[in-house]
Amino acid sequence: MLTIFETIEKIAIKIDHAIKTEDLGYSDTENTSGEDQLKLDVKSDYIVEKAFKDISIVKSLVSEEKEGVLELHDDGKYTICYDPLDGSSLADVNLSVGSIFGIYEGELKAENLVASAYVVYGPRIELVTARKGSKPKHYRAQEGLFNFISEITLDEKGKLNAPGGTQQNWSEYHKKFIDGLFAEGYRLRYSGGMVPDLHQILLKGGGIFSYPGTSDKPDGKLRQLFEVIPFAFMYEQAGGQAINEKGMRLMELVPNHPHDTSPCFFGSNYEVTKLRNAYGMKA
Ligand code: FDP
Repeated sequence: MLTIFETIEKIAIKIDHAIKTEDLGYSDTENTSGEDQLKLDVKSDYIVEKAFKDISIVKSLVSEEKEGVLELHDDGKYTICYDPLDGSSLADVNLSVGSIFGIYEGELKAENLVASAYVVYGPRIELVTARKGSKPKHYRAQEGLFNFISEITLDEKGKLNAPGGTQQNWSEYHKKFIDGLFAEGYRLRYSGGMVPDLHQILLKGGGIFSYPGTSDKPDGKLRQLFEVIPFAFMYEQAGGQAINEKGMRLMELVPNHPHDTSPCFFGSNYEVTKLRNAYGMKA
């Protein structure tokens, strides 16, 4: 696992360099979800693939940017599902973006995720890794090396509210839940980049990030294998919760297809309990 995390560190430095130096325009391709790909998406995907190609414990790769599974080593142990550049549409306005990695052993379902990691490309490059049985670990890069800063623990209750999805298409009860948080004094923190938005809540002690099912996207937008499950693991390891619209732990998801999405809510305990009440979910 250490080899995988060290490879992610090298990838992070290279993708950061690409963000700072490469053309920010569109390529002439679409990804599997039908979204136009930026040249940076394609480049970042290439960087990740190249870095893991020679790591023998990696059995296969599944990229948010590609259809299907890329088989690497028959004797490998882990499948890495990754989004090489999440929130890439924010690069042209110079907001933070990120990379997300879910490391699975066996069939691709949440309970088989053994570790996850994400990188935030902001004013600094930061890395957070999580493994079973310990708190997520937060690192910051300095002169190409990642220095450990601290473990991450969520408070029982936070102050931040990051509400995703087109508001016009929210259900009445979701709108009531979000308005209820603001009425309680919660502050809006939503950049439109899942990685920096979830990172902020983790580091500032707590709150809630929601991307619900909406009338136009009943299954939400965020992808289970590359985005939802790796962050669900992070939030649970940090002492928080991560559930879907029915109150099921996101760590129980079983995707039918690598690019399946799910409504998702990540937060500290107080806000998730409030969500359960608002949605009429079982405790
Ligand atoms: P993006 O489309 O820019 O890649 O992964 C999808 C994502 O960004 C997340 O990073 C982000 O949280 C979400 O979409 C934002 O979606 P909305 O614009 O619908 O809020």
